[in-house]
Amino acid sequence: MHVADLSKGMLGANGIVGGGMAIAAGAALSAQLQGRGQVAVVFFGDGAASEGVLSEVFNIAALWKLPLVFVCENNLYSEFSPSATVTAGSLVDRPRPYGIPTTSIDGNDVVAVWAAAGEAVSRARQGLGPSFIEARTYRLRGHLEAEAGFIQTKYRTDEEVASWAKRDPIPAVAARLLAQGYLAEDGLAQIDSAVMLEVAEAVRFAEASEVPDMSYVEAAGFIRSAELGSR
Ligand SMILES: Cc1ncc(C[n+]2csc(CCOP(=O)(O)OP(=O)(O)O)c2C)c(N)n1
Ligand SMILES: [Mg+2]
Repeated sequence: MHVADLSKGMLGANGIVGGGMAIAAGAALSAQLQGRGQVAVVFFGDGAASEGVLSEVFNIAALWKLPLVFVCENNLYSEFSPSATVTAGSLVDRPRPYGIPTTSIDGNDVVAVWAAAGEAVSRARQGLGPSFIEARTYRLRGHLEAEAGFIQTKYRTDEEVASWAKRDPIPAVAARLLAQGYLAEDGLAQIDSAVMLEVAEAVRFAEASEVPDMSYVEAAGFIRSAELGSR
């Protein structure tokens, strides 16, 4: 949540669960009208999949064959509520009545994600409309970093977290690259240190930067007040 980079076509995560779905449909319509082969992708959780707006977006995206890919990251929890207590039926079945092709994949398998995404994007580019991907995954950290300080009851077991930790996608892809001979140990170590350096530099930059004041929000131009006035 709370990140955006319009220069990269990233229109903004937002604090309203499910808030991105209709924004993505708008982006997909814009891509379709401009005919530049762009495809909109919306990422949301298993909890967000029960927001009513998703049905509306399924309907219009299927009807207008919008170039839109739905990626539902099913991590088995909505905040601290297990899916079984808040989600009826199977998520991957929900888009079917709209005629939207759906697939459920191991979201911790980078190659499976790449393949499913490739298929969905290519369908969208051919004018065949939206696709739905359920990526089964897990979050190894809390919903909030501070949750242990205020949640009295445990909402998942240590065994469950430990079993998913073994399926962490990053070591898994590293092991695969090694096993298949695409990388040797030193190549992997080089990637690790380059990433650590990049992160350290980002932290240094953030800490050395001035705290922006409110006028910066307008200057950054997400929505300029002058534009708002003219709409
Ligand atoms: C409309 C709305 N309702 C409730 C919340 C509070 N809230 C924030 S995250 C969250 C859970 C979302 O669960 P899920 O969609 O599964 O996403 P995850 O965090 O598991 O990826 C809730 C209920 C919110 N931000 N917006
Ligand atoms: Mg979730």
